[in-house]
This record gives sequence, C-alpha cells and structure tokens, in this order.
Amino acid sequence: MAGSSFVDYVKIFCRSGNGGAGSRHFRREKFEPKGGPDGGDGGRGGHVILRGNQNYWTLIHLKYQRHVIAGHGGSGSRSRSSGASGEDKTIEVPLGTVAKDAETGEVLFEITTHGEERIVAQGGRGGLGNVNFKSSTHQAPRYAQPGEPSVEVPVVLELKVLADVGLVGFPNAGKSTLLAAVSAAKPEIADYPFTTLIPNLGIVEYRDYKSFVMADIPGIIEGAHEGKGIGLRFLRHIERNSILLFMVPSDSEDIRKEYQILISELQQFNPELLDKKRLLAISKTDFLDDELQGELEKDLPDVPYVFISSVTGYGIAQLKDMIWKELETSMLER
Ligand SMILES: Nc1nc2c(ncn2[C@@H]2O[C@H](COP(=O)(O)OP(=O)(O)OP(=O)(O)O)[C@@H](O)[C@H]2O)c(=O)[nH]1
Ligand SMILES: [Mg+2]
Repeated sequence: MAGSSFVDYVKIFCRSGNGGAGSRHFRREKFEPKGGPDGGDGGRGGHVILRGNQNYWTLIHLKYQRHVIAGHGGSGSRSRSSGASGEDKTIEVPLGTVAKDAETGEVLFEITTHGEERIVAQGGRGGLGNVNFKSSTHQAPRYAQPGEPSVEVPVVLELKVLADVGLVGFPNAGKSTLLAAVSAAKPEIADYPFTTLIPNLGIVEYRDYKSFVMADIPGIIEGAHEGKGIGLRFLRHIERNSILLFMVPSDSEDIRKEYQILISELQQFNPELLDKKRLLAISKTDFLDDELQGELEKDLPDVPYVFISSVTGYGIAQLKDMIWKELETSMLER
C-alpha cells in the first residue's frame, strides 16, 4: 500500500552515560616522592540527543530502535589527565517531531528546524580529580568526586506533518487523486470511502523551481471530533499546515453544507485550525458545463474557490496559483 511506511509514533528508551570518576592520584617521581595530588577529572557521560533532519519524513527508521544508550565517561587519571567523554548518541528526526515524556505525557520539546539539537538524556558530569581540592591548608586531599550517574528517560516521539497545504474533505472527495495529479506521490485511489488510511505527502513543483508540500489525509466525516471514522487521529497532522484546502465534489448534494460540516468538525477538534487560510476546490468538475457551474457559483460559501478536475487538469494551474499566492502572503506575515 502506498505510504504504508508512514510511522508517526515511536517510543524509545534513552539512557545517558555516567560521568567518569575523578582521580585521587598523587605524583610519585624519582626525585619528588611527595609530589602532591595530580588526579584529573572524570569525563562527561554521553548525551542522548535529538537532531532535526529535513531529509526524513517519517519515524520509520526508529520503529525497531527500542533503546538508545550513550557511553560512559572515562575516569580521570594521573598527571591531571581528564577522562574521555562518553560517546553521545544522536537520533535523527524529521522536522515537526514532538518529544514527550513517555510516563507523564509532558511535552519536552519540539524539533522544527534542520540541524536543531536537543538533549533528551543529559550525560552525567565527570567528577573532579583531587588536584582541584588542593589548598594551602590542605595540601594532600585524598578524595576526588565520583561522576554523576546517568539518567533514564523513556520518550515518545510523535510526528506532526509540516506541510504547507493540507487537504480536508469527506471520503471520496478526490483528495488523493489531486495529490497524484500535482506531485510525484502515488497514493492509493479508489471509488470507495476511506481509501486513504494514513497521510500521504507530496512535493508540488511550482514555477521557477518553487515548490510546496501537500498533505493528503484520511477523509473526515461528521462526528470525527467525537472519534467517528479515522479522521480524528489524523486531524492533528493538519494542525501545522499553513493552508487548508477544502475539497467538495461538484456532484455533492449541497456544497455549502458539506463545507460547513467540515468547518464545524475542525472547530470542535481545535478552534485554532480555523485561524488558517482556507481555500475551496470544487472537485470532479470534468462533466460540468458552464451553465451548471454558474448555478453552483450562486450558492457557495464565502471563501476563495476554484473549480477543478484532477482527471482533465481543468483549473489545476489556477489552483496552484491560488495556493502559492496564499503561501507567499503567509510567509510575509510570519
Ligand atoms: N471524474 C472524476 N473522478 C475523480 C476526480 N477526482 C477523483 N475522482 C474519483 O473519485 C474517487 C475517489 O477519489 P480519491 O482520490 O480516492 O478520493 P479521496 O478523497 O482520497 O478519498 P478517501 O481516501 O477515501 O478519503 C476515485 O474513483 C477517483 O477516480 C475527478 O477530477 N474527476
Ligand atoms: Mg484518499
């Protein structure tokens, strides 16, 4: 199935490394039998780090990665030598990954930019060697600090798709067909509801090498906010989309009403969704003549709209222009 590798939730047990112990060494050399303390510091324990990587789109590469364990810091040693730092472990994640404490559900942070690094499990600090504790009154300290212990952090990583345009519509509205028509994505398309069970993303090429990401999500039905159908689980994927493209087929009994139902589902799920720019595409217009289109236009909701057919290509260029114009405006507003 196209996109069956879409993994948007993983649980990983992370453990940082212990800090290395400080050393209690005393210098003993041939002509200096009481050379004083020279024990170096222990090395820092390794961190477990999350790093944003724009080349990843899902969490599939982490699906079987249940444990990530960083290295322990080395002990300090003679001649003020510090112990080696423990090896850090870095987990690469797609942009839009939210890290939560797996036990409390508390959001730890979110990765939104390429190269951004956040520590999930902090490595233990290395202990100070005895050389640090020497003072005028205490010339020969026989103690050094132990390293700090490691920490264990079970985390849940959740992906919110960072698309520019999210497709919102009832099942069968033609969302996947549109995505397939404008991008290289190959979502499954069929003449029955709920063909799409997991989101599909596609890159839409626009003029002059510009492009944007379109997210095709499973159809939303009346009552989705109460958990009906499968829309609810994926509604969170459109929380981050900067534009919502509503799709209602031209043969719908009542375009305005269908649009209102979609709006009300989104609003009941999360009212902030309605702060986004909205566009309406009336889909499957390949059998529509001008007269019928004129009739439909008389009773459309108050939102910028375009008539399209993903089969003949009718209105697709105009749709892309509209999307790009809105994206440009929202980028300027940011
Ligand atoms: N004639 C015509 N048929 C279309 C058009 N777009 C989609 N269809 C048909 O409508 C049916 C549903 O299309 P999909 O793209 O799978 O619809 P969807 O919105 O992704 O549906 P779900 O994944 O179930 O939510 C398929 O049989 C498509 O071939 C169009 O522009 N013209
Ligand atoms: Mg679909």
